[in-house]
Amino acid sequence: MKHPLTKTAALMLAAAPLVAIGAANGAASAAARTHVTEVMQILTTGTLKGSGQQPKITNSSWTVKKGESVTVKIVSFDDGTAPLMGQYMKYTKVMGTTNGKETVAGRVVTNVSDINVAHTFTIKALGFNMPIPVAPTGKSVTVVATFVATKTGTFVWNCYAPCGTGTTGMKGAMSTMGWMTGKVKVIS
Ligand SMILES: [Cu+2]
Repeated sequence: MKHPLTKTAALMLAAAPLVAIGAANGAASAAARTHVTEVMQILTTGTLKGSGQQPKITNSSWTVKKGESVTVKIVSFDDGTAPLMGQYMKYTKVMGTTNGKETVAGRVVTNVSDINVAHTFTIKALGFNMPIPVAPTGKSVTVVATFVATKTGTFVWNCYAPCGTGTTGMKGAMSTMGWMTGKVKVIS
């Protein structure tokens, strides 16, 4: 009569390592989420103001986790400038990145000169700002920055360079979700 019990005990012992492996795998996949990269492209070329062309960004909305390191990589094909003006001049500066910097075509910078700005990727509520300079005609410029989202919620990002339509350049794509604005959701 002891045999079945012994067998059961042996099976339980055998099962224990499997549970441990399962837990380890869970921990490993959670660890893999400590750093993600979001890649976006700004599509359109040419001087936009008054041309009727509208700049559009790909992957405009995404979800990340609070506390994880998020690398934002923006490849812009836009060779038209939209200099920042007035209250938006502050967005020539890189803000809220983990090292206070971004890279532009591999070069480390802390700002982009006003006349060279084509767009910004700004999550105002998170204090995060990436100025995007004009791309060489017929080519693209890659801008990369890393930040850590410190609070949960759904935050709208905007471009503050007047790259849209209307007399202020703030209409059209600038105020259209999925074009020059989108949403960043931070979950716990
Ligand atoms: Cu823009």
